[in-house]
Amino acid sequence: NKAIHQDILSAINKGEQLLAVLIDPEKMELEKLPSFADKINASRATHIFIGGSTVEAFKTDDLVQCLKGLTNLPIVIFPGDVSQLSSHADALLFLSLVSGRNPDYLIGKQIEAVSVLRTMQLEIIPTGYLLIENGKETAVERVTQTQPLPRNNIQHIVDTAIASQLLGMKCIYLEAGSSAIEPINSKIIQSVKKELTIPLIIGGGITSKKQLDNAYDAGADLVVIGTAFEENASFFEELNK
Ligand code: 1GP
Repeated sequence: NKAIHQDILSAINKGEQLLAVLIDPEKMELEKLPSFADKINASRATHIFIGGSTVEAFKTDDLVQCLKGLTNLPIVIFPGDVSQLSSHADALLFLSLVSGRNPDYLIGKQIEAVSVLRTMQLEIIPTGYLLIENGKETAVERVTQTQPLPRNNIQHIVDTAIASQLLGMKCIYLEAGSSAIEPINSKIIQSVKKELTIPLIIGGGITSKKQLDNAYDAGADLVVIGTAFEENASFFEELNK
């Protein structure tokens, strides 16, 4: 069994920049997975995240099982719903959508998940999940019926992140939303990072090497990219330059 969270902490201590490729089981055809996994393995990616806002039941588990034989990278479930749990993954980001005020996504789904998690040996990583406004409605907003945090109220974003840390979260994930118009900006990342002592994950709308570097420079410990890899496989090579 891998110790994913501990490895993330050690990597951060060594100053490593972590990169997760996000695969949405709803969009990835299993036939295409071997060649996609080859690209991931040859890239600078350090983690594979699996998840989506709306995924048909069992698709996640099928995908994770397939992927297991194709890569040695840690496979981490980043679930949109209870149906996306898989015993074949290495770890689970156990999310609470702390930017929103929908009790289902703060604690309800998590309670529902327990009966399933009991049967699994997954490493569970409690994660404070903050959706930040980016100019267009995101799938997370639609599915969870919550408002994102306004991007101009940086103090409120910082306070939300710190409150999550004080509640015992082991990671903070700042989310702009899949294919966001703009990624989380440097000012927000810097301000949160300055006060946070747990790992900071950044994702949503990153489509260039420059945006990736900006996120690391501002203080992101782990960056998540999904759409850019889905839409343009040569993005893997671009990042290796
Ligand atoms: C979405 O943060 C992730 O949950 C990644 O977003 O698909 O825009 O890379 P992209």
